[in-house]
Amino acid sequence: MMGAKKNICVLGLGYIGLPTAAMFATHGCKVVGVDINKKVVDELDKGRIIIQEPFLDIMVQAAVRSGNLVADTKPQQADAFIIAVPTPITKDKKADLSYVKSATESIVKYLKKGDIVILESTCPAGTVQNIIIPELAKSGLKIGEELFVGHSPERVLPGQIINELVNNDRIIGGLNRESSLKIKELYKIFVNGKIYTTDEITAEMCKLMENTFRDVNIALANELLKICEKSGINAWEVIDLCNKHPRVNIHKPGPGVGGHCLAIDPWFIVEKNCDIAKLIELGRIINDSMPTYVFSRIKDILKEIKDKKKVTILGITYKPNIDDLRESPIVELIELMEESREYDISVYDPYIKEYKYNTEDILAASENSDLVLLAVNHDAFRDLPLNAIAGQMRTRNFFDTRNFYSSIEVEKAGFRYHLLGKL
Ligand code: SAJ
Repeated sequence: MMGAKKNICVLGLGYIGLPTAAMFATHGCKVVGVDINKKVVDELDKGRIIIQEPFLDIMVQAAVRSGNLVADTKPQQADAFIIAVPTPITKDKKADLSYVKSATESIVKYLKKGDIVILESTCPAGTVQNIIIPELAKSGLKIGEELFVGHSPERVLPGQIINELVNNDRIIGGLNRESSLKIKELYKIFVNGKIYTTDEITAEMCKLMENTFRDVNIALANELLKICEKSGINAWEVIDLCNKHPRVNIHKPGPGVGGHCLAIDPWFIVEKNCDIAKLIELGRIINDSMPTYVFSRIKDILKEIKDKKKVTILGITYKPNIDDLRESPIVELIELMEESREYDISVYDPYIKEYKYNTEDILAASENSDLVLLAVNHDAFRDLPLNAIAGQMRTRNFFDTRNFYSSIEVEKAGFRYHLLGKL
């Protein structure tokens, strides 16, 4: 086992790096969290964080107070370096590995014999070999013998990061067996799930494929939704009944796929395999088509109204019960509506404080509105004051994109109920 006072340097204090740093620190390691954003570093030094995630604030506070977690804008000597920086996507759907490269460059001068370097960021298969190794080789250390290197992708679900970081099974892909075993020992400090070891390129492909599996399955559900609407069938009922089969698990259709993972990672496979990865690419295209599809339904629902129409959008985050707007399909839908210039838009989302159309409460948002669009199924929307909302509206349309409300309930309040997935 590793000694309890391992020194760890975590590069990138975002949704993955910060919880990982805090986790090691609360398990007795000495951790330096590094971020190029000075605001993140200054806040962390005071025990504060700038992202929202259940229990993360408490954990970070405890880690900082114990003295085991400190922040800096520059790396320091350590026994293990964990790279958890962003890997954005370029306009032409290619991985931008510049942060991975510069983070790796930044640690080279601190490396010493026996150190471990782990890439956690999601990257195209081959990144450890092609980007990380050439940089690390500049240290003069023998890779695999004096410096142990690998990829250990995170698998945590935003909203449940702390629990999943500890309890999910984990894959570790080392450059050689020695690297895998050293990295495994490190994560065993806090991981309760099983740890499987493999080589680094297999681990890279696993990470991409896990999110691709989900994305392609959601695309299938979204395609089914369009087919059902064309044929007057209720897609939600079809899915519900199909899923009674012991080997069928159709995912949920909806207004699109957002977040920094599913909407991006499949492109990292397509980028390197465009001649083969046809299904994966098509899945992305189908999911990306959903905001436009939802917009066409909105236009249809409101086609009788000739002057400017007002639409009240409930929820704009990329999924329920989080405050994250990254790649949100609802934000994209709003942009489409803005472009057409035919709509006044109001938004109510209890998770988002600053957004251009946001209103403080739902009644203000629905004043003189022609359509309530239930875009995100936040738990907080479970008991909407439907009667009071209906009383505020100019035209009483309710469009449920998540099959969240029963038509009977909504119609009782005087609305016309429209469901995405049934025409
Ligand atoms: N969505 C659907 N239908 C579904 C499920 C999800 O439309 O049936 C949509 C959501 O509304 C959302 C998007 O997909 O817009 C992504 O949400 P998600 O909950 O599926 O996943 P993320 O992006 O929050 O987290 C994923 C997770 N991956 C898998 O479940 C395979 C998580 O475990 C990963 O760690 C994370 O990506 C990541 O960081 O890669």
